[in-house]
Amino acid sequence: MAQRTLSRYLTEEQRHKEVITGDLKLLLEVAARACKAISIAIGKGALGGDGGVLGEAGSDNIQGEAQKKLDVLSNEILLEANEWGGHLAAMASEEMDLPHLVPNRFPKGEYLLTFDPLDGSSNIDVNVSIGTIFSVLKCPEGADLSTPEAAAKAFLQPGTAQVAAGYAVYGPTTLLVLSVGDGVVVFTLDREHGHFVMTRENVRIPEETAEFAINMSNRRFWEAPVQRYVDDMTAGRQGPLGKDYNMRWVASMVADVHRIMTRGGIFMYPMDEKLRAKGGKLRLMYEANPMAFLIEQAGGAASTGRQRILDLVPHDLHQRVPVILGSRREVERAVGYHST
Ligand code: AHM
Ligand code: MG
Repeated sequence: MAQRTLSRYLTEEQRHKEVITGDLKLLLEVAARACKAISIAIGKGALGGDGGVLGEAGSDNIQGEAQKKLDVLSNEILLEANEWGGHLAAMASEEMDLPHLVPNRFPKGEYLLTFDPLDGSSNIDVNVSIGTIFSVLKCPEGADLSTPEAAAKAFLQPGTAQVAAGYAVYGPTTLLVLSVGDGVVVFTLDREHGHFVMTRENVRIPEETAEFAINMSNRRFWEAPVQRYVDDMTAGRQGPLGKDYNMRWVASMVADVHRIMTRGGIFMYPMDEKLRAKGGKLRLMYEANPMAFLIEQAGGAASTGRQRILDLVPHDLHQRVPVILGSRREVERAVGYHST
């Protein structure tokens, strides 16, 4: 049987199912092409370009974090790939203070794109999986796009408004995991032919799990409900939860979420005392919302501990939130600890 490429899948979603528009199909193809270009750049490592693509860029982003060369390069690849196609009104990135408007020499479209160009930056130099996360919203009718400051307001929509979201994992293989609101599909990059081929469809996350992911070194800073929950998990079979749990922490959200997409689990980056002033660690628009959309589309759940992530109404483009997501029953259990 002929391979189902990303283009073919998107054409079917557009032509037969009418789930997506022609412009959204184009947007997603361009985003996937940008991920392919990022994958190629990463693959060159220390041999790429002038002095390699690893190491520090020598600049800070809006979040006050030191940028890696690959953060900057990936951001540029995504901007350049997406600005000329006519399908976008503006783009917002974890690495930029303000949205990037489509230059006047190009036509403007009806969609907004947000991205974390290179997620898991701390893993770049140690050759551990990293990724790209993106989300697509519709630009509200009549939105003021005259300045980047004004355009920022157009992005402040709850995660339920997303029309598509996806991530690429740059691991031993490069995968693209996508949802257009019609379930979750996984594509593998065929490096020889240069295109993405569908390798899993209708992804379903097991409802139950015995595997958790959290940065345990922050235990003393967590809120009491999270401390109690993790203590109960680590108490194992003899503890109140009555089973032995396993722990994994890659420190690349894409890789941790992808493991959950594959075999279930629960991922947590909860609020902690040193993050309280910032609102949390992970960014709502670039990380939490797209991942929550994908996780829910695969039958899982995503919460701050007190509220469904997709229901949050953003007040700031770079807003951060606590994140608890993964296997539905386990997320419900974690949420339960917050109300007792
Ligand atoms: P980044 O977008 O700057 O890479 O930061 C987000 C990453 C997530 O991928 C990951 O879950 C988390 O930060 C790891 O944090 P920590 O270093 O505290 O373990
Ligand atoms: Mg990130």
